[in-house]
Amino acid sequence: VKLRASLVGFIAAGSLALAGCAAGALPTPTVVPALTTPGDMAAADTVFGPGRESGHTMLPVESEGVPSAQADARGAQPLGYQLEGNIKVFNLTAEPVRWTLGKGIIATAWTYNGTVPGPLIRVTEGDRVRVVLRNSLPAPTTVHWHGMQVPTGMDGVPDISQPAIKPGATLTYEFVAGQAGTFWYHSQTDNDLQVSIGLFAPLIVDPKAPTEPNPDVDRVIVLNEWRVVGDVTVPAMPMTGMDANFFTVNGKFYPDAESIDVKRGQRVRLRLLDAGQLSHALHLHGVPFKIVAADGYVVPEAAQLTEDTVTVAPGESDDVEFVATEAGRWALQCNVPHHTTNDGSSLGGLMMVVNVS
Ligand SMILES: [Cu+2]
Repeated sequence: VKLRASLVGFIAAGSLALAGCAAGALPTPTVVPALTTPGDMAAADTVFGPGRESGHTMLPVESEGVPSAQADARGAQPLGYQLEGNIKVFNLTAEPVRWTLGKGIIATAWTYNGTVPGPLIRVTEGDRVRVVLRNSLPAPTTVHWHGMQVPTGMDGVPDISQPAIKPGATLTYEFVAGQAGTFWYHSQTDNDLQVSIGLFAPLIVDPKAPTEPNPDVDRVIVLNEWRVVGDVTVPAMPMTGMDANFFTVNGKFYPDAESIDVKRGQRVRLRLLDAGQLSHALHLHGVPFKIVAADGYVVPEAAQLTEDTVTVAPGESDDVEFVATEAGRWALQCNVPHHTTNDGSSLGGLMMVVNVS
């Protein structure tokens, strides 16, 4: 507690110092209060939930009474909506499930609507979007719309932009999808626990007036990692002894990870998204690709690099495109060798097959 209080105080002091340097040159920044008093720390309990403070991620995720995910459940599948006037209304429930990462390995995950990743929210630029989130987790939560420019009260940071949503409570988020691109949404409460065990999902905004034809194949690929030992899930934390031992593509490790079927000559877009705590060097076999968008923003054609490996860092998205000129079964894999293992055994992890027929 002391460590965290002094860290937050240090960050706040740094912000103030920065504000001091810039006095006169910039508008007065909003100063975020530091959590330094016992009262503030008690308030932090309401953010993180009882018993989950500094060091909480060392604790196993409670699996007692957690239901299994549906047998055919797949992550990142399109979520339906209702139209209320001109508003697209999506419903999400944050809930724990037992999620199969691959053969014989089941994690206790916290999910949106029972899948890892959560469902894909896909809308068109200019749409008004309403998302009703019900919190069926045993802890408070919030949602951050990563990369989307939303009003501050919709931004999902507990005690900065909104109060956390208590267990059993419901909160409605609403914003206009003002930018096209590949984005994502995730918990912004106790991230080291909640995001690490599944509270993340893709968010795609299609352009209102596309300047080029849609690709023939358009897939979103969300990366993250896990620590599961026997029946126990612990949030994976690099360098703590709680290191990840499973690495997943859309919630599954190879060979259980999904594959991509393509016809020769088709143009393929892969929207790569890193929801975990590690960087991944994604390498496509067979043909190179171009990076056509970064963090949702289109890369002008003259600046599009042709590469065969792209490093996606935590929180980043990269849209890559290629034409499948070569028939065959090709690997798309992380080039960090350890990330293509399952609990230390290769060949597994962040690897999937691109079938070009
Ligand atoms: Cu990797």
